[in-house]
Order: sequence, then structure tokens, then C-alpha cells
Amino acid sequence: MKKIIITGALGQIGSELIVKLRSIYGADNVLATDIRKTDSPVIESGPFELLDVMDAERMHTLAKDFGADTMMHMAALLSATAEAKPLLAWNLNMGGLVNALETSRDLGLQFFTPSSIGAFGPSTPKKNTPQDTLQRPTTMYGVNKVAGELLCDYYYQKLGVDTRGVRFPGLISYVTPPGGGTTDYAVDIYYKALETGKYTSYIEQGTYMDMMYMPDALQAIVDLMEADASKLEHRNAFNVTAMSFEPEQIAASIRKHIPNFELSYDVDPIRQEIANSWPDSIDATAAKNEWGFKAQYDLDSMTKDMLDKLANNK
Ligand code: AKB
Repeated sequence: MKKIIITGALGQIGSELIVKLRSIYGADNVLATDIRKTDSPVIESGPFELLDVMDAERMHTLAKDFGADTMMHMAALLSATAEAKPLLAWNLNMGGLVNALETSRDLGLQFFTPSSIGAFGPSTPKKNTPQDTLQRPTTMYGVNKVAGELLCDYYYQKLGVDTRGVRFPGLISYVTPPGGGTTDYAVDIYYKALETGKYTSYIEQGTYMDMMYMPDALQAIVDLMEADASKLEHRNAFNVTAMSFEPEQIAASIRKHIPNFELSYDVDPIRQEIANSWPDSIDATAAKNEWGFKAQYDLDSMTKDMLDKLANNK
């Protein structure tokens, strides 16, 4: 049975990951932490503590007092926010990661943190991007993610920490909206489709990016953390993806349920430039072969579920 401490618990991934982990490992075995308190069910459904990931001492104390054997470090600024505040992104994304890795090294914790398709750049092969390839990102977020991947490898190879991680594509969910990402349009579009029947995309027509529905992302984290270590050739940056689409394709999928849905464009040059620097589609063969990664949802099954769930939440 695991005892898990999670940072960034009220963020897009954290708030759903905690519900899943508590259902598998027991509510008392999952300590949720975040820099703020909201009225999220995460706070009532099990242990919760306030934690700024820049506070290394408090992070260590919380993990130790809880008796954690696993750290899941989710707190980070996403790509568009990181581009707007590059120094803050460097300090928070790298400082928080180092603190989480150091706590894990000192207490002997298994460790997970997500990397991203943002770890690739314009010189990376754009289609079917291989697991091991050129990584020269041109965004601060990308710089953080590549440095983070290397740091996690270092903590595994040199310091013996059982570090594991995936490169997530854009994640789509009906529970907690993302904030400050480049792929967020693919979440917003569903909310607006139901609210107004139209959406203005800040991402240009024809821009392909990888995406995944949140239930598949959560299952991927659980499966990787439970995977037999002897089978893992890679560790910290497995490519994972479920689908790749451009705005017209998600609109067409929505029109199967809302036939009059209208899509227009008002492109944001900053987020478009970030999207242009990322792959069109990535290859997840290593994740499939080494720990059995498999996504259940494609674009149409995700669209149906998103629209059903959002309509029921209204
Ligand atoms: C973002 O858009 O910044 C994130 C990501 C792909 O890492 N969703």
C-alpha cells in the first residue's frame, strides 16, 4: 500500500489524480498539498495541508510526518504563463522540482513528475516524434521541462531515487479547468459549445497538437508508478498521447452533438508561436512496450463524454 504526498493538489491534474489515488490506496494514504485553499472536494475527502513548494523545509517535514513513501510533484506554471513570467517560471518550476527531488532522496520516496510535449522544439521531428530525439525548445516552459527530465534522470542514475515520469500532451477534462497552457483551447471549446454554441479559437486553423482525455492521463500515472522497474529502459519522460487534432477536427466532433456549433478564429500570436514549436504528433511506442501504456479515449468518444458530463454538471 502506498502513502503518497502530492503537490499542486488543486490544479488541473492534481484535483482529479487525488480522487483516483484515494479510491485505490485509501483516503488516509494520500496527502494533498497546495499553496492555496479552495472549496474543492479534495480538501474534505482526506488529509490536506497548505504548502508552497519553494519551502523545502516544510515539504520535507510534511512528507516525513505523514510517513510518505511516494512523492507526486504536480505544482508548476504552464507554458503560456511561463512565457509571460519567465523568471518566476524558472524559480518555481525548477526550485519546486529540486525541493521535491531532495525530499524524495532524503526520505527514500518513489517519485513522479510530469514532463510535457513542451520539452520539444522547432528542430524536433514534427510528425510521430520519437521518444529519444532532438530537444531544443524555445520556450521557458520547455527549458524547464528538459532540465527537469535530465534532473530526474540524474537523481535516478546517480542518487538512486526511483524517479518516473511522462511527457503529457494537452489534457482535457470537465472537472478543473487548466490555467495558462497553450492547449487550453481544447478544453474551453467544450464549455463554450454548451454555453453559447460558438467558440473563438486563439489557436490557428491547421495547428495540430497531441491531446489526451484526463481519465487516460490518470491511469497512465498509476500504471507507470506500479510498473515493474526492471522493465523500464526509460524513466522520466515517456511520450504518451491519445490523439492529435487541429481546431476544425474538434469542431467537427462537437457538431455531431451540436450541429450548429460555430468556430471562428482570433489567433493569439504568443500561444500560436508556442504551438508552432511543438510536435504535430508524438510516438508513444516506448511507453506501450515498457509499461503497457494504452489510451481508451479517441476524439469522438472524448467529445461525447465531455459534453455529457458538462451538461450534467450545469
Ligand atoms: C500547456 O499547454 O502548457 C500544457 C502542456 C502541453 O504541457 N497543457
